[in-house]
Amino acid sequence: MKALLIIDVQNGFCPGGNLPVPEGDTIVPIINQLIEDGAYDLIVASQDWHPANHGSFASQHPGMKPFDMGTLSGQPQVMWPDHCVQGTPDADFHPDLITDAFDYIQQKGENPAVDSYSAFRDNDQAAITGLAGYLKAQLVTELDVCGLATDYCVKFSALDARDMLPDVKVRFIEDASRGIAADGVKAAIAEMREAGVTVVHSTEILAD
Ligand code: VGL
Ligand code: ZN
Repeated sequence: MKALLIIDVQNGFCPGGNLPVPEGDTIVPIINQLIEDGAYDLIVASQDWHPANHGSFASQHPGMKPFDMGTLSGQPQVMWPDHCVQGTPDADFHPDLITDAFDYIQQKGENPAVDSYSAFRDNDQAAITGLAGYLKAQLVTELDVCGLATDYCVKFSALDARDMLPDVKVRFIEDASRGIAADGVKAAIAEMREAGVTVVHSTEILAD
């Protein structure tokens, strides 16, 4: 079984959103092509889904500004602008994304005391989301990961896929992803490669 995992392609991470990723919206037509191409047996999406008082928000820490480095439950934590608050338009998937094709949606980041970059488990690795169990139950053998943001949620999801699903072949679709910072993207791609993730371009998949 071949699965596509689309990470956090939500209004909040696109231009006009609360935590915009540069060119975040430009990946939507590419992801739609991948969905419509029929190369995948299973389409899975993650959705950053924070309560309004989430501890990763600078607004919850007096004196902190967005993008400052702070702590959350004793761990280093980037202080983000309020984003992807449950039930708000900022948390909705991009309106052009073909969400009808989704077989499964994994929400994450609901615990106010810990952030969850990975779609598989919280940053402290104490709680798992259930996504690994779902993919195992579906007998997934190949997992292609794309979305937003390459240097945070995409990277940590791909690394956790390698770690938690060691028999699954994991690929990162570079042009169907965008990151917050250019140097962070470069480091993230190196880290993913190091962990055994193959880097591919959507055209390689669409040509098959
Ligand atoms: C993300 C920062 C905070 C992401 C989510 O989807 O990459 N980044 N929350
Ligand atoms: Zn978040």
